[in-house]
Amino acid sequence: GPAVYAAPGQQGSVATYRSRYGHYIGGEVVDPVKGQYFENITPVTGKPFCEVGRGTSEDIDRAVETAWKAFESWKHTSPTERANILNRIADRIEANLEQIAVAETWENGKPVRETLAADIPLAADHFRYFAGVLRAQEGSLSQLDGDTVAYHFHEPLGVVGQIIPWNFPILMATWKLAPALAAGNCVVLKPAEQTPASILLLMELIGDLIPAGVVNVVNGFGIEAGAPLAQHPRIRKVAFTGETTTGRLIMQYASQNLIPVTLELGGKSPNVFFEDVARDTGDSYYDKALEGFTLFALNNGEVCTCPSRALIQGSIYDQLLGDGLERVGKITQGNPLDPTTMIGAQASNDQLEKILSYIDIGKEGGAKLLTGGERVDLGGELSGGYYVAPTVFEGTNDMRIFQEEIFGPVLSVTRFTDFDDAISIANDTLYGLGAGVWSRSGDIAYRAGRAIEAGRVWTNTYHQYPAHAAFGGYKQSGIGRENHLKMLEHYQQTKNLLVSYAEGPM
Ligand code: TXE
Repeated sequence: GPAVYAAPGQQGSVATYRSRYGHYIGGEVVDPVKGQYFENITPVTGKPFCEVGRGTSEDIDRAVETAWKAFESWKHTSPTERANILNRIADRIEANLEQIAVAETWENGKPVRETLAADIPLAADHFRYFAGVLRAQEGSLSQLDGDTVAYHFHEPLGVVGQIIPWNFPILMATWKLAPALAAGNCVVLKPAEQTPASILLLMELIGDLIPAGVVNVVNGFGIEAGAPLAQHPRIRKVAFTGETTTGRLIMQYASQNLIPVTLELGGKSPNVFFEDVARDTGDSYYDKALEGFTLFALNNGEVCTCPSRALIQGSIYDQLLGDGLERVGKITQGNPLDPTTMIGAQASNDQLEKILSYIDIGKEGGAKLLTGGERVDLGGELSGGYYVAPTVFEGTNDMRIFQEEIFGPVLSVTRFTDFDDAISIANDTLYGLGAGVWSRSGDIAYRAGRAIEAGRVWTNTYHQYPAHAAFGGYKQSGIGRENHLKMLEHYQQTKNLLVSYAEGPM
């Protein structure tokens, strides 16, 4: 790739956005029923770059109706046909990797280094994974007596609603779409209002591979477009990723129609470093652990599993923190379209302000600021962008910056005495999404991994998201799992046929 990718809209850019996007319904781009649009801003410069349809309940109605029509034939497709489609989508995404990665970076502000190496390749792989497991999934048969059997079939739910956030626009869309389509459902998807256009760009690239109406995208705001979708009497399931408070609302909406929900919500994930991490053996393990320490800044910290709390055992506290801070100092911040940039812009002005206000809350709450702690002005065109320096605080777990999700490159560090102390601090949170455990001892790592109340505990690694590992939250981090074969069942009904082959009377 080039030294710095040209911005979409500039000469030589590999990605081009249209100046205006509507919704994607029935296989085509359509205007919003009420004809209203809103401005879409790039966090790279803080300037608008296109406008996007501002959907309302009328658009949702139209999309849901279109999806049901498409379901009439989609429900009869064979697993092989659907798997082939998913594989073709993966191929198409890969063939357009640079374009989608640059588009995603421009809309979200995350480094192109990450979208090229992670977000978009993972999205392609996700479609492939569900193409594969779909064909391996089997129903079951139980024999009740000599001539009576119970068959269990997997059936699609019908039309499902999906509402996603702005932190991984393409990957979150993929996590929702791939299993839903594999299971034979039709979809109405509502992207986040901060990042609506990259998904429409994706639909333009892959739309011809999917029968019209099977995937529909309605843009707009949470209350105006998201709520009517989640409340729609004709959807059969709602899947949501976002804030915990919004998740509560989604569950209330779903209760009106008694439909299942899966919720992927907030987190305050602990990253726990036991004292044997720093044993001086001259191997590369310590280096790997230090890298794990810096991963709070990955994706600008806008990850629900952000390792936003580092828990370090007292005996190695000074050493690990000192070396860790030195590493943090080497995180290069800059233009997200520069492939050497490691931390880019926060996704929106609201998010920037939220992060800055938590930095104040940290200081006022008595935490000690060790590095960062301010907005960064990168000069020139980038002056208006939403850049925050990687920030590390030292404090105690009762402080607000240890308890509340900041969703930015802000790390809160504290110390623990022994194993039990580590577990009790790790679990002293409302959330339970992710965690990291670092130890050379298999015994400590295993016991800590089992004792931490979180759906995913990375052990001697962090921030890996393979399609075949179940992902989801304990406690207030959510309900249900994503990824993995298990996910198919979240999008399926069980049909039981109880059949008697006996000849005589019943
Ligand atoms: O989230 P929302 P926001 C956290 C993170 C962030 C905070 C706020 O801490 O700072 O949430 O972000 C749609 N009915 N996470 O405001 O509101 C909305 O349009 C139906 C964690 O962006 O949850 C968008 O499409 N839909 C997180 C989606 O919900 C509604 C990822 C998410 O927006 C709605 C994002 C309503 N009433 C933010 N209100 C994670 N866990 O990954 C909003 N929406």
